[in-house]
Amino acid sequence: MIDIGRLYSDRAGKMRKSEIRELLKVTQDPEIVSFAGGLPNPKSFPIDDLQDVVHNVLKNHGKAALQYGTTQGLRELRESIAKTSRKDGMDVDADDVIIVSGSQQGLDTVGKVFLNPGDTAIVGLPSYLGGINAYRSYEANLTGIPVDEEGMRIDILEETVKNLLKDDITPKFIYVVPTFQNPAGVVMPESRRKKLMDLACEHDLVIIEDDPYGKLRFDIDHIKPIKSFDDEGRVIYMSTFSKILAPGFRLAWMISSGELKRKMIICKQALDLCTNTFTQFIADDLMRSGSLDLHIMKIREMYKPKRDIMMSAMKQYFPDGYKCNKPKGGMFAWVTLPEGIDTETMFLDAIKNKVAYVHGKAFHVDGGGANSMRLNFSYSSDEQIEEGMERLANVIKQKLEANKAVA
Ligand code: PMP
Ligand code: G9A
Repeated sequence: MIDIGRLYSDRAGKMRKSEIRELLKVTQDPEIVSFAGGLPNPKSFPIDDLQDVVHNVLKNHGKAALQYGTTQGLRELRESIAKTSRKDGMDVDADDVIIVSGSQQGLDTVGKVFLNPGDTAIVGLPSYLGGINAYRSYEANLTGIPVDEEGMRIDILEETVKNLLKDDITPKFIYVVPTFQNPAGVVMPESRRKKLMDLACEHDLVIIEDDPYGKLRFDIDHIKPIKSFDDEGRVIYMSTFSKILAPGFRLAWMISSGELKRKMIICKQALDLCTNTFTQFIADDLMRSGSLDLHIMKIREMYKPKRDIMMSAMKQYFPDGYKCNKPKGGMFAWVTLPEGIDTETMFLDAIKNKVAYVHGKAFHVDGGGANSMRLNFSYSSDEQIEEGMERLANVIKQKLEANKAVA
């Protein structure tokens, strides 16, 4: 039998499977209420509208839509994205946009372009698992900076950056999800965004701003992206159609400029040559007709009550001693349970009780977060959320009782 492992690169040896992706298999059981994966609600998919759009794209652009496209992406779609980005406060031209096959590809591209084995990159504690795994696959050392109710703590970041530089370590980039963070659900206010930008300028650093959830806001005004304060081209901004349209499209975009943009395009050429041309035409049609904006409003209207049901069920069923701030948008609530509860081991009990979540440690590069968990509120039906929260509360209560008995 072939011993394939001995032939692997060091890089492949260090790749880890995504806990979220693994959970997707477990949660295929229709009896399980899943608060685990960051999945949009399938009822939000605009299937009827898409029938017409798909028909029109095939009729009007069939030959181009089924052909290879340029690596950077469809010019018209890049124009549409640049236009909405300008509305959001960023000074963006179609030339600055690269269409990618999901922002996960963007994260991987960032890793490929910036990271040598042993390099240091900075992420939040907690931070998006897909980002952590992408950077780890390039054998990076990830330094975690605590995240509070206002996102990454800039005071601790500053101290950490200074200490790294003192030790001759240049952090290659700072990875942030500033709006409705995955997993913590928090929003970084404008003042902190500006401080982060100032810090990056002062120490000549790059910021990766990952923003899949910015448009899914329920009770907060639009906050300008960090990229909008970037005069020096040191922020790579990315967003995706996954949460505002359909993740099956595998369509997202990155915004950067100059030499860096060119490097990322070359990098993408080796990954997949070009992004799905067909879905690019569809997305462009939806953006130009204004349907996408209307659709985003519908998603907000669908998710806000789900957030509310989850929060009030938490209040009603959860035992005292937990902490959870009401997220003002996005798809996730972050719960901290009393010390002594390990949400990773509790997960097996949760599955037995037909409810799933993602345990907090999965999002911590420092091994922390044992008593925390991420709950997704977008995917389940309103009734399932109510039912699932009651099940989860019982699991937590049993765990607390069991811990008491041991103490
Ligand atoms: N970044 C963050 C913060 C995410 O939450 C996700 C999806 N959960 C992604 C990137 C990847 O999204 P995409 O479907 O565009 O690859
Ligand atoms: O299905 C995925 O892997 C994307 C979702 C990410 C998440 O749950 O944060």
